[in-house]
Amino acid sequence: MNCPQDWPEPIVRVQSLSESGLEAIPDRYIKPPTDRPTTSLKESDPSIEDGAINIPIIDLEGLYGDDHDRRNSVLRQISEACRDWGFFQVVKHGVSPELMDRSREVWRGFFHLPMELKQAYANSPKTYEGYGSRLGIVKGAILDWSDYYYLHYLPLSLKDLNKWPALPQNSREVIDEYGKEVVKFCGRLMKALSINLGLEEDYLQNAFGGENIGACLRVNFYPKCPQPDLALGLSSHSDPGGMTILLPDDHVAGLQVRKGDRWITVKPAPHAFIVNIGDQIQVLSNAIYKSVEHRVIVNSAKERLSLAFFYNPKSDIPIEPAKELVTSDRPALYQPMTFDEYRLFIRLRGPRGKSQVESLKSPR
Ligand SMILES: O=C(O)CCC(=O)C(=O)O
Repeated sequence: MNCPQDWPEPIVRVQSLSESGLEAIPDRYIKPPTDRPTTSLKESDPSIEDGAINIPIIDLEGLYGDDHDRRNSVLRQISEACRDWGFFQVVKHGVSPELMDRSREVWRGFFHLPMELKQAYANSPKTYEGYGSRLGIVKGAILDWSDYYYLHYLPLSLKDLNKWPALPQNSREVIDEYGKEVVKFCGRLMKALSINLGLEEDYLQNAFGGENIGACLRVNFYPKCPQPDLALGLSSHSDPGGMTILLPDDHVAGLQVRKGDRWITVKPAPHAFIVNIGDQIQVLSNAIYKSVEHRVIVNSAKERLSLAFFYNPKSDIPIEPAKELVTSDRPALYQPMTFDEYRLFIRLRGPRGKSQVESLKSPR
């Protein structure tokens, strides 16, 4: 199955719609009532104070030092967060706060360039690289209220600086430095996750293909929305890849994580990354770790920007549950599948909850 060369309908930039000053959003962006956002926990459970719940925040400083007890305590916090939430924030992660700020500024600058300059990078569903405004190619689909930019860092054979924005000035250098730092950080986290699963510390990295992993960035831009109660910035989905490192907007909340039947709005800590487990680690861990559904709400007062960095397995090796995590009590829950085969689903149909990883379950 191959992705088609072109979009099924003319692309409309959400930012242009938003800036046109319309008061009602087009029908294409109106979600069915069951998918519309509840903006606070209070709406789903009045006994809980809005803001009372957040995903765990973990200080990673102790992970890198010599103090054994401190390191074990950090590992334990990561383990609990992976099992209970599939999502956590990390601070003192080793990536420079100044580089995080610069990266956000570069991307804000890009989205505020004149439209004709951005259009030079318009993407197609063949590779998704470049400036885009929809995920999935189903004709007539209800769309999300966001634009984005998608690019590859790894493998090096896919890294093509000509497909990265040349403006604002120095953007390519900043984007490159950011990718290198986040890849290093992911390597450290993969070790922590392997140890916590009782595996050799290089297990997950090797299962991902060693040095030949995939790494890509989607920068999401959520323009102001005149009817935020009817739309979503990004529909509910779990991430198809290995692990995601999200740099959220420093001023505007919007990410909601599913906890049972509630949506928890994440309150980002200063210079924190938000880490979440993707479907491939759910498969490798035989569902000890779960990739958790999340979505993005929008608002009428402020635009929002986020950088989602996807750390993925090499695309052509089969991913299956680690043998060490398969027992007679807990047989392999998933059949092997390459990431190339797997991600076609989201590329064709767009974000759809957890339906893809569920469909991979072994018949029993
Ligand atoms: O913008 C966000 O906070 C989340 C983005 C996200 O979930 C994604 O890009 O897959």
